[in-house]
Amino acid sequence: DQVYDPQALQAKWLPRWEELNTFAAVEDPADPRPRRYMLDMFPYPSGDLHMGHGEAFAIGDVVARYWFQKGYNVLHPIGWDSFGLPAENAAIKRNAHPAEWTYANIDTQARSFKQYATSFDWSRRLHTSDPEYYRWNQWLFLRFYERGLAYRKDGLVNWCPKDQTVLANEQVINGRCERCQSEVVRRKLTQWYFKITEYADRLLDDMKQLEGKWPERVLTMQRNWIGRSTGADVQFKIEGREEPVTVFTTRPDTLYGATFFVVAPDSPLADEIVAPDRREALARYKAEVAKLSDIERLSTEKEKTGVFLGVYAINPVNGERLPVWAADYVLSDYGHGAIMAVPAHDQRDLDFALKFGLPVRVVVDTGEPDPAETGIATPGEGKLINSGPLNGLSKAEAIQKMIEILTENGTGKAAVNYRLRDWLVSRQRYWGTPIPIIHCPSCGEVPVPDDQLPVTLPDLRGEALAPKGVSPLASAEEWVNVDCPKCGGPAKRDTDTMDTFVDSSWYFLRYCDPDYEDGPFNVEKVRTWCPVDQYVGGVEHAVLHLLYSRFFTKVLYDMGLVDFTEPFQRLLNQGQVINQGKAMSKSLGNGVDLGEQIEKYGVDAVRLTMVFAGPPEDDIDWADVSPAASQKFLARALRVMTEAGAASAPGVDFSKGDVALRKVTHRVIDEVTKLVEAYRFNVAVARMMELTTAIRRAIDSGPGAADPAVREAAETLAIMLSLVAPYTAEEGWERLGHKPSVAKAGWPEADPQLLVQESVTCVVQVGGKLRDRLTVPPDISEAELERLALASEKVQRYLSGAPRKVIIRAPKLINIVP
Ligand code: ANZ
Ligand code: ZN
Repeated sequence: DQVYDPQALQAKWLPRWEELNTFAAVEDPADPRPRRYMLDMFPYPSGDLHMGHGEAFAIGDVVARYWFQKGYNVLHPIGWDSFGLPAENAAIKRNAHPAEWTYANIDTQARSFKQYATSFDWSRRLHTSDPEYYRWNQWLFLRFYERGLAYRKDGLVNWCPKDQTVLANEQVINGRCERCQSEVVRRKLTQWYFKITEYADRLLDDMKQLEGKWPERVLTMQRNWIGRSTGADVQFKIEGREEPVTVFTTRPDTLYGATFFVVAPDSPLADEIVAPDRREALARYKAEVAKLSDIERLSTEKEKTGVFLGVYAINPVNGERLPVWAADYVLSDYGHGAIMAVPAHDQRDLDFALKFGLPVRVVVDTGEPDPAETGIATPGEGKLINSGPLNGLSKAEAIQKMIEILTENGTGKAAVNYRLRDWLVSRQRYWGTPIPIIHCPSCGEVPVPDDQLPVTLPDLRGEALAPKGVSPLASAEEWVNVDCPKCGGPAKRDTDTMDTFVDSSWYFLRYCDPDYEDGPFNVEKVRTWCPVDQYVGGVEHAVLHLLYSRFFTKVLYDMGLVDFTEPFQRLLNQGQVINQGKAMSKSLGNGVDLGEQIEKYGVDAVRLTMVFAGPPEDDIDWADVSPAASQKFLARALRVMTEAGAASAPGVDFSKGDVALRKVTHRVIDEVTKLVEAYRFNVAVARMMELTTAIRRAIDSGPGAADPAVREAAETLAIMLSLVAPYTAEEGWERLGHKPSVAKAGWPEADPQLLVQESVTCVVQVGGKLRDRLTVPPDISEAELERLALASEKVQRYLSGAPRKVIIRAPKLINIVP
């Protein structure tokens, strides 16, 4: 049995593992083992598994399988995020129902996951498109509604012209639809929102719990997305208007430097205050601005545009008259949609002032040249000038002082502002959760009573699903027309469906008891498993899914349903699998198919390649890795396990084994344990390779295959290898005379006595002459050895300046050429 045949190993072990059901989480409260919850972001069933899944799930499985080996009671579930547009688009194309495509793909992926040997507890499988699941989206929506956290309003929304539906701000990337890359336009529509802004401060503050446990860049992205700014609200009178207009500023210290006033052209205020003779100019300008995305509008690169509105605002601190303009760089939905412009200290205001000949007045002396001359605004620190009572103060002092003055005069106050907007959750598409609201002409919005949930989707297929700008559900008349639950009169169901990010905001709770019927999740069981200890998934969800599920968790905490405020204790973002330096894509023709790779090299070699390629957060360029080499290594590993198994039986006394090999084995155990815990999986694999080489050498030119140390090393190898190459490890374990499964053999422990590091003497020469001796560990790095040698006093006596050359033969010799 000398050939390594991965397909044969798969065919042999897959059915046997199914019988063993090795990875079921145990609910028994008497089970003394500590619990751990390992979660992979659940897949979208867009087809079969792809290379990205191959990587993410190989990495997640290392963590899960390590915990199983360590003896934890592990929850490692799988399910599908199975609502969404691609299913609907496919259904239109094939004149079918989205469910057909969806569930067929789920079956395919489930089969592939099993072949891929992921350590899931299959009994907890869930699909968000099942009525048994989405019923609870509706239930949660109604609880949010009761708490004032779900509400309807009209406003300007992001509209994807291709998908014919609205998008949340989080789904617009650089002005384009996250899914289809079409340019997003703004439309005025009545839509449902979740009031995530009410949780802005807590979403920020609770990030303290995640510091050092989530990737810093995700925390930074969330912080920026929430975008908390502190400053002041300041009230300006507009001539001829009763009510003052409020502006938000982060720089109340610069109030004396305001030289004009700007309102968003698309705000109702602009229409209201514009002078009659400027009305037409504003209308023309608005039409132009409507074509731009927010990103374009805010860009400092963009040529400034605007129109004078023919009215004046009054500066509350000095009574100055400031001309009021409309300009696109002021957004209608940020702050109050109007600003005081301080061109000396704000670049966009300066660009605008220079273009339209408006005055520039410096009020903070930063020591830099005059912005009016250089065209460069000076936002930095300095002393206040030209500012009455603020003169001589620092920026920070002046901000404080101005807030006091405004508060005293009743013309302003300290204020906080957020970039975060409420989460737009309604969509005008079919394949999602129907919003459980009924619109009654006499009662208004009426929630569907809990006992009438779920509101299931009407049976629509093919053409009926084509995007029309209104939800396809609107055409299902029998479904739409219902009796009002309150007055019994004729009423209509809400025809929008929920953003599928609602589904994924709480699925991790449902896994604790996926068939639970008395609520969205079993509160008791959630208490025993949650929060998730380790979450693994792509960074593309940094401000979408990960922000939404944090928000949901906080709401559920406030409802008393969970006892924690952060859902995911630790987060690992794996990199992408790319090919030839580029993301895989159809147009580039550089796609690599996971199934084909598995066909060619076997599951284990593909998994090992994914894990060995580099640190898990780095991208893997498939052109740079070698699954063939991985396969060769696995063949070598299986061979040493086979030979060790043939030469001795389980149960031998390892302490009688060859000490040199035992030392290698225990050093590898010690290192791999630390490396896996530090998520340095690729280095851990390198250590397994080292151990394999050491066993080979012991068999061939050392104490021989029958030595107890060889068995110890080979058993250790099988257990460690089970994290990355489950089939090979299982086969090796069997050939070593053990019963399956190696997955729960138990993680080996390093014997401290075998870890005692010897030291070696390193000879230090200068110009070929012996000058010093150093005592160093045998595995010292070249860099460390060089550092120690150059630091030696005896060496320094013979050196004047930097050496010309250093020749290092670690750990025994170093020769410094002066
Ligand atoms: C006067 C001022 C002087 C400002 C100065 C800045 C520097 P962040 O940090 O992003 O919150 N602003 C306020 N509302 C705006 C809107 N709707 N559209 C565009 N810009 C708006 O930025 C707050 C600053 O952005 C505010 O402070 C305001 O300009 C501007 F030397 O007020 B500032
Ligand atoms: Zn009614």
